[in-house]
Amino acid sequence: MPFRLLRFALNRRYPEPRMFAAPERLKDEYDVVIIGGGGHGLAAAHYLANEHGITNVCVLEKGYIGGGGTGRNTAIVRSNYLTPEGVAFYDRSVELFSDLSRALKFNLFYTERGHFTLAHSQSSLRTMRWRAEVNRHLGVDSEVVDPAFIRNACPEIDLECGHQSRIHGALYHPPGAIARHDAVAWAFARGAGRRGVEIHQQTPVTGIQIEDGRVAGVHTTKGFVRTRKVLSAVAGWTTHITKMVGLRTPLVVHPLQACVTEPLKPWLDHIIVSASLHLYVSQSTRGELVMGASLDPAELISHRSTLDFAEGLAGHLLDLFPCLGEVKIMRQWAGLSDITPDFSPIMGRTPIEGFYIDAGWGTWGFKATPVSGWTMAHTIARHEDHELIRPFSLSRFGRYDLVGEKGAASVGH
Ligand code: PYC
Repeated sequence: MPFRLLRFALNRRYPEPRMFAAPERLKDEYDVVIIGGGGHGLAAAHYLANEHGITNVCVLEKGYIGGGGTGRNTAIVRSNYLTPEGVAFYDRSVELFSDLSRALKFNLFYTERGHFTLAHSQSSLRTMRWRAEVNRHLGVDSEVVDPAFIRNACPEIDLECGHQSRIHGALYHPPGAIARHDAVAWAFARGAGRRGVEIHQQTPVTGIQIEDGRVAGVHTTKGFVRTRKVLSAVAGWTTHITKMVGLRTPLVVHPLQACVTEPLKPWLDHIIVSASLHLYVSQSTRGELVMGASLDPAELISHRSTLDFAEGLAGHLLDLFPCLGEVKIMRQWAGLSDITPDFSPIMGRTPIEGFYIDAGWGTWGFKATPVSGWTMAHTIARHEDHELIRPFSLSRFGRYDLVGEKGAASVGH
């Protein structure tokens, strides 16, 4: 290595900038232990420290931060949901997201693109009208638009979809946005770390100690730590953690695959979603088309990619955008979707004193990142479910008080 480079490597005056401190050892005790160093866990740590002054917090991550669902989604942010509970919750997330680069002093490449959910039949247009009504009633910008509007916004779309499935209209949601997903995890990690929160990567949790019905500590591969409050924010791995405390949830886990094309010159401004064609696509700030399709059909905890997925997606993409015939798929991957019977999350306190849950994200975990951290931090600090998440309590399944959100899915199930 040339000396002019080596002198920087060896010189302590030029330390490599670190996003957050990485202490070698765990302390004996923390006020709060957060299991899961994805966006949700890190956001909860950030808001605990920055809004509630609770800084004796540690985040335990079995791999690397943002390596689970946070780094495996298609980075879409929107609030055009179907239920009033869902709309209010995701609207707060959009509000937090739109100011997050400034608040965290980190460029998250958050860009409003406008989000089209295409309707390929009169009956799906009826659902779009229903969503638009609920959205507007709650102050969320959404409207049903006709094919001419879609053509004007995105002339490359074949409105006949290769004569397979004609487009009748769409739900248009101007605030729909994309962001750089890994940056969201790093920014929350840095925000939490600056207040003294410890982030321990490569530290799997092996057990949770319960004494007299309440949390007493956490066992990890690096030893035992005492704590009275534990947040599980591990998405697809939730059932693994809830088993440790003897809690039953109605979650099922399916892989959700995604892929990106080679980078192209910017041409697609909007986010285009078609649940009937099993397709959602946007163009990232790097020029890649970021795309996904349906959930894998079988329950499975696996990150494998399949040719079936790539073939199916490519066929539907070409029905919608015949101009992309020559474009190559560059990378493909999978994440885990933890899905509830009503397609709404499970959040808040649980019957085990001191054990809090943030799960059931299905196919919308990324867009909830700031609001989940913000509401869970409130819930943990005050030991009282934040009002935005009260409808999402685990106990709703016992009461059969469900929040049916399937109609707002972008992803075929
Ligand atoms: O809900 O917008 C969405 C979405 C897109 C991909 C996965 N979920």
